[in-house]
Amino acid sequence: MPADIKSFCVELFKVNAIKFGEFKTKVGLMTPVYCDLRVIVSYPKLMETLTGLLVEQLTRIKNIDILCGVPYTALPIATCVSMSTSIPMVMRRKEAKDYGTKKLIEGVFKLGDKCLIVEDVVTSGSSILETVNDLKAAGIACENAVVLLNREQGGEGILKKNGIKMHALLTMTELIGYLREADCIDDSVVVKVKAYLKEAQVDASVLLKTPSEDRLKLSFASRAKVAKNPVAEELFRIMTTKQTTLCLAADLTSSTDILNLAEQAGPHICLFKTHIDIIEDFHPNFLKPLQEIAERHNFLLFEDRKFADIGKTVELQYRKGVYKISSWAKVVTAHSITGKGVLDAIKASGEGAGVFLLAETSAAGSLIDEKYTKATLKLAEQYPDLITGIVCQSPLFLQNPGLLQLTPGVQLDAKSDGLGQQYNTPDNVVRDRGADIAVVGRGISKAKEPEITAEKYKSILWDAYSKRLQE
Ligand code: 6AU
Repeated sequence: MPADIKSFCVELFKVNAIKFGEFKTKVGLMTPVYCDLRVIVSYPKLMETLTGLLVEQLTRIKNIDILCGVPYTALPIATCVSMSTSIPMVMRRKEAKDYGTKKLIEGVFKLGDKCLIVEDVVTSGSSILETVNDLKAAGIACENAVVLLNREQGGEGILKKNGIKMHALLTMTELIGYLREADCIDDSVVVKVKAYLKEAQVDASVLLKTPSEDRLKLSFASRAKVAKNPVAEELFRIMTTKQTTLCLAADLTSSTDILNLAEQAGPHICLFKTHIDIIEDFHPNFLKPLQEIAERHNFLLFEDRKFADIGKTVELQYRKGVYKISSWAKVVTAHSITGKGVLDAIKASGEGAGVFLLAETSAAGSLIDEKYTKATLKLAEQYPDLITGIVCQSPLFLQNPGLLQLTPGVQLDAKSDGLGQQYNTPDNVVRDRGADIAVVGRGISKAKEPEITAEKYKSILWDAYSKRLQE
């Protein structure tokens, strides 16, 4: 058996399923070793070896009625194990539960069936726990998980605390030992990886909570740790540091007025939202002082372009023309009406960019219906590293704490504007409608004293968020 696993490790290295260098993890930290078993589907012989190794491991576990692979990498692996052992399999859907009414567990099972979880790599154990949560909710018992690689970063302990025994074929220490023996890596890599493993132990308190907890009850600081889009992560941090959830809509037509407003409201906002094409005296030089103010006051620039064309046109609108939006806006808005092309275009052009996808609007008489809203959320799910959040008027998603809900149509003094805009109060949008960030435009820009008014909105919004956490 050890000979088998050694040559299997070398093969994994050869097909780049194990890589050494400098890589960014899901949560934005750097790691010297990266394991991506997704490629294994392209190597049937390797899949066969892995199946054999897992099946051998599995013979030591008693009372297995069904198998379930953790989506997505382990799905084909579980399928092979199921075929080879004749143990039936179920499948867990990865889509967030509140996005639709579909069944979460596909396949045939009985209440109380004992399910063995199949996974490729365990770091924190959180992916296994998400799957276990859904299986348990369907009445399936889970006590064991068979995995290929234990990265030794705390996952085994976290799983144990949650009643799951992990049976790993390999530890990271064994893996690098085998690869060193086979001369795939040198001593310096071994030292680096070992030092990393010591340092990069997972913060269990955050990970244990997030899979099952509703975002409305989690602090922005803890949500920063699970955000998949870098702009969302940065925003959560700014919101926490500055204690503000206020996005200012600077819908003014003069560059000087916009710069003055940014300077005055800067200390109180996390986002400064522009409609760059309404500026009458626009010159690219205007962007430099705006960026300087944003940096000084620690807020992000947000162009509300509402991209909606075919991908190629969006690419040009995003990168080219007078405005060169991708060069200065950290985050933009997009409609979902034309589907994936818009998001593919932005993703390809803007490194580390963010998108707020519009799923509902504050406009009276909008043609958006429930079906469109649901389809928008589904589209967002397909771009976790690009989507910063959802523009909407109600708490459409609860179980994805890394995403932000951005809600416009907020004012203290007006109910509407005579042109279809509908307003709610800051407290109402945060506590009843699920807003994480509230967009306020004319409520501040038309006020006699925009700076004092911005501070007032900021503090009402923050109070509402603090109350929401405690309710
Ligand atoms: O507070 P207001 O009404 O002065 O400004 C609201 C801002 C405007 C709108 O273009 C924008 O929010 N907006 C959006 C966004 C942000 O995409 C969507 C929506 O449904 N309603 C809405 O007003 O700049």
